[in-house]
Formats: sequence, C-alpha cells, structure tokens
Amino acid sequence: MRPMPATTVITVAPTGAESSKEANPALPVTLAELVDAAVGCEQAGAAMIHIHVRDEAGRPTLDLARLRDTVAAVRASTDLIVQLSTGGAVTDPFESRLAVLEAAPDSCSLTTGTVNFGDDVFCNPWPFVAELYQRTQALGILPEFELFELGHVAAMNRLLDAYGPPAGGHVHADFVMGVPGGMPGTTAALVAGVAMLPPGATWSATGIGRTSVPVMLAALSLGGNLRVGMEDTLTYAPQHPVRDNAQLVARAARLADEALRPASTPDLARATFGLAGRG
Ligand code: KMH
Ligand code: ZN
Repeated sequence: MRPMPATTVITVAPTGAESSKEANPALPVTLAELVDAAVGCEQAGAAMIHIHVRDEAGRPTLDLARLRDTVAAVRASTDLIVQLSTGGAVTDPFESRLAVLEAAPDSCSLTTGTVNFGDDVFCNPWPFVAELYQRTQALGILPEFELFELGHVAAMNRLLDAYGPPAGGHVHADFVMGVPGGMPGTTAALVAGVAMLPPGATWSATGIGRTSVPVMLAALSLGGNLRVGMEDTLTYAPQHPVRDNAQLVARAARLADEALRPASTPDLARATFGLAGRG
C-alpha cells in the first residue's frame, strides 16, 4: 500500500494552449496577467505552476525569449516551482518542444505517448519522448510525466527501464483525465493508473471540464496531489464561469484541508520532488 502523504501539492495550470479570452475573459495570456495569476494562486495554496506562454495576439507560442522572460518573471514574484509545458499546442513541431528546456525551468511536462485530443492528435512518438527525457536528465530538470491514458503509464515505466531515473532520482507523474480521446475522469481509471506507478513515485491528477471535482476527490482519497486551473476547466460550476485561477486553487486547498492533507508549501514540495537545494 502507498503511504498517505501529510500534505497536498497543488499545481496550477493557469492558461494552457487551447482556450482563448473569448471563452473566458479571465484567462491569463499576457506576461503581466500570468504573473498576477501566479501570485494569487500561490497565496491561495499552489506550490507549482504549469506554464504555457502566449504571443502578442494571445496565440500559443514556444518562443524561447518569451519562455525565458516568463520563467524569470514568475521566479521574481513567487516561490512557486516553475514547470514549462513541452506539450505546447498540437501544432508545435518537435524541435521547438525540445528547445523549451533551454529556458531552464525547475520542471517540465513530458507526455509519454500519443493520444487523440478532441478532433486533433497530440503526437508523442517514442523517439521524441526518449530524446526529451534524456535531455531532462542531462540538464537536471524534473520531468512531470503527463499521463493521458493508461498506456502512457506503461510507456513511462518503459522509459525508466530504458534510461534510468529522472534527474534528482524522483519520479513524479500527473494523470490528465477526461480529455476526449484519453482515459475517462473516473475513480476506476485513476485507481488502475496509480496501481501501475513504480514504488516511491508521487503523482497528481486533474480532470478536464466537468470531471475536475470528481477527479480531485478521488485523488485526495488515494493519496495523490492536485492540479487545477483554467487550462483544464473554464467553468467553476454549471452556469458559473471561473472567476480566476486562484478561485480554483482555493477550492482545491479547501478540499485538501477537509481531507486533513493541507496544501504543501513550495519549499516542502521541492523537498518531496528532490528539487531542494538545486538551481
Ligand atoms: N496542449 C496539449 C496539446 C502539456 O502541457 O505537456 C498538450 C498539453 C500537455 O497541454
Ligand atoms: Zn499543459
């Protein structure tokens, strides 16, 4: 049996690559809006931030200068663990996704396989995944394995077998559930996924759209950590658009309190993930 952690690491994914301000004007897309969201979410209980960057027109971009400026700005204003997305948008080329690591985040997302993504395909062939993983090892960046379906857990284990443990030695994964084309946002799917993780791994879970709250409750009951944010849901409750990312983090922190596993500080999360004293 996996131990029940004393605290809950809350990650906020404030922006993503798929939504726009037309869908919810509170979506942070400029650097100033992103930093503002980061500060508010840290105050509400977040310990880590999963970042996608937008260009002047609000479109997703992997422009390296913007990524570097963003890492610096979030570090200057918060103590959050800074995680950059290497998933980007479904249209981003592999080379640009690999180059994200040059912005030197603490952590990066790393999806271990291809998955249908609504009407699109989120493409992650094995050679790309293996290359990205080895670059995280060389650069000392903590990968967060993004698992959209159960086959991705098996692929993560294949990666660990083939190339050894991540930089810092700690395995951390995030179940992204309820994407049309991926695993459903159900307790049964989460239980199956967690059972496939290696001993000692930590994990979080997030449910897309309406699966957000059920996945959060399931994750807390199973000893997992939480990811929330406007990347994953723009609606707080039926007919109630999300006011801001901090509102979603505050709800996650309240539920973590009720589960007697209060929100972890960024420092404690760093220790949990083997990031303490690095960088
Ligand atoms: N935007 C999706 C295509 C990640 O950040 O690593 C991929 C995604 C996963 O959001
Ligand atoms: Zn993402």
